[in-house]
Amino acid sequence: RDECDSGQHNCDENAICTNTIRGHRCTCKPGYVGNGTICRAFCEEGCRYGGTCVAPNTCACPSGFTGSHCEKDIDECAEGIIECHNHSRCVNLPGWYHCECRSGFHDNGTYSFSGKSCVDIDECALRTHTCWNDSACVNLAGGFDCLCPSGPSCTGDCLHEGGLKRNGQVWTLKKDRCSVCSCKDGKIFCRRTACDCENLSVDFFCCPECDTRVTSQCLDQNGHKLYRSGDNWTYSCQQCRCLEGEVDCWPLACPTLNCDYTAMSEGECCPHCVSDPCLADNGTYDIRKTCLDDYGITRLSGSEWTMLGSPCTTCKCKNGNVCCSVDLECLRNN
Ligand SMILES: [Ca+2]
Ligand SMILES: [Ca+2]
Repeated sequence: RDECDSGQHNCDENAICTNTIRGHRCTCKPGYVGNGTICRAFCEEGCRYGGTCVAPNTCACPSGFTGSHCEKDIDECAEGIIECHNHSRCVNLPGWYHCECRSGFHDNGTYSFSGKSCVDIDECALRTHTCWNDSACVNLAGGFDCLCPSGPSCTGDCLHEGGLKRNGQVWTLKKDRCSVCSCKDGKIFCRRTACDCENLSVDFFCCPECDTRVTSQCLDQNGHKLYRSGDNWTYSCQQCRCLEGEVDCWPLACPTLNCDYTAMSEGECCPHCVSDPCLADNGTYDIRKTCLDDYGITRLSGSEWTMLGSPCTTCKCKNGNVCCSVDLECLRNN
């Protein structure tokens, strides 16, 4: 009897069937691991960020990631894959991106993904404008304007930070020493102080790019890379910045997800949506969604069992889906 030829074998499609005197033997093909009955593709470097090893050394990456082992974040903003509404700007995140309202705009409460829900802030109606009281506030898309009506009462002076600024006056912001403002005909103009790196008295705090002192450089957390003052990088799910020799880090903001199943892989900073419930690591089990195992027994959602005829395969019922995995350690010892 040759089970291999007659097709009466239980070898995985990625296994080689060898006929023996007593029966037959299943051996996984090169690039696959398992007991022969079940063979899984093996990816030497693994697949990061929830990617799946679909063929030897070939990963299927979740959306937002790319690279041979899904190690690279796709910069959706830089690659022009997406376009945010012009009232918003694109912010790249690991595995994700979002459209953030530009200054002068705020969300109308519907939080559209494209930034379409970013609407103009009416500074005049909200009285957050800085027009001096003899000039008239005019709301504009993304800002406002102060119009000085003609007449002797219109001085062209500006009201700012609770004080009066004369027409033509220039001052540094109290809250931000790196910005200068000026008042002209009732309108306030603020901008970042221009950096002249040739000027010996330049303020390194405001102009870190001018700071070439060795003591202002920072080593990254691994001690491998040197950053200049003002440089930014991400490390272990944190956004880090070098400023005058000191590293300052704060947590990355994760986007909110609207999906049933999410997963967060090792080394990943934020969970991402997955369509396959077997890949999900979040989870509420709905006990009404039961599974039928290969013994013919109905299993409740959340319960686990060993697959029939395969002692190293554990299956779990996840909301009506049977999710099985092979324990490689168990296979090696058996
Ligand atoms: Ca991204
Ligand atoms: Ca406005």
